[in-house]
Amino acid sequence: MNDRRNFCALVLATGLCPSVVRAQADAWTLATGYRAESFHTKNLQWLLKELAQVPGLPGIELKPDGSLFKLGDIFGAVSEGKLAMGETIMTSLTKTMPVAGADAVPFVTRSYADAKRMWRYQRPLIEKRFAMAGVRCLMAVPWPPQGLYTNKPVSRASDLQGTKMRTYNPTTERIAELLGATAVDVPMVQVRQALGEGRIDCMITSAVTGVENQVWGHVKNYYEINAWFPKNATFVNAKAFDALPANTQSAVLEAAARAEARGWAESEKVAQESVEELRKRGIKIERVSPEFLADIKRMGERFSLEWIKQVGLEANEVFIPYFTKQQ
Ligand code: PCA
Repeated sequence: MNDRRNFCALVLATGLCPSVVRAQADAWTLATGYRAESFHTKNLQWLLKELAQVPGLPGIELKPDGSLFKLGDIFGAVSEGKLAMGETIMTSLTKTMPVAGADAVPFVTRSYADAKRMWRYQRPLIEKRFAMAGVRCLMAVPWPPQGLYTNKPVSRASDLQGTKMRTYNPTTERIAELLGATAVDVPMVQVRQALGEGRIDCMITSAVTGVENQVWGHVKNYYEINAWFPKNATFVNAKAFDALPANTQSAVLEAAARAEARGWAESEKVAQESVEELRKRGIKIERVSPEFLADIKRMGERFSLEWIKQVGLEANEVFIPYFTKQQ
């Protein structure tokens, strides 16, 4: 507060006009836990470019790489008003918002079209939960499908018993447990290092995450199991958003809708390019054996039942329309 008063006093003393005072004092920050060069962050940059054209909106600075808040703390910071805008993976929110984990229940969404339908039914519940936390949801963009990386060929799920499996959320932890592997929590930006140090020897994540972490040399096989499509959500503090003029609010929502559509298309493009890159780098791209597929599908069913039991009503509100409607 004092800093701000000093800043205003300084600006008034230097004779800048009041609108400049306001715009500078109220500049917003958008924090993400992912790298600046990641496709998600590039899409956020695209959104910010669009938002820079919106009258009535403060300037917004992007802080990637968990440099301001760690990935898992970003939502809380926006909710408490310490930060105006943020992006995080929705599965980092499952402790307080179990329905945020719907997109990481394994083998429910198998394609981008499925993931889009899932978001249609999950979105209203997420918006409601976010609103209860004082946060306005702007968009969600999926990671490419999650595949299995190993350092030796696997033909049955039992081959993963006793391995050190990298995990990044409660879903991946439970999967490691069901497979009899040891779960080792490693943030996305430290995957390469963890592989180099031998702390992990397998993981389930996207092809693009393997490329970003240059996993070649450490892992030999990539199995395209399309296990799930986790999403990153982008959001704004609700008080800050509600204080904007009505036409600014609608322009922000429209820009977010365009960025969301762009993000989904980018994700799909990056998914294919990344698999090709892994192949070029000498990683064997494989499909799992029918036996292995049966094993992991069974595990997926067990996981889904557990998830529905744990989440209750909201799980049905997502899964029932998802499984029964065509659209
Ligand atoms: N990459 C992120 C989340 C999902 C993905 O594909 C990670 O591995 O942490």
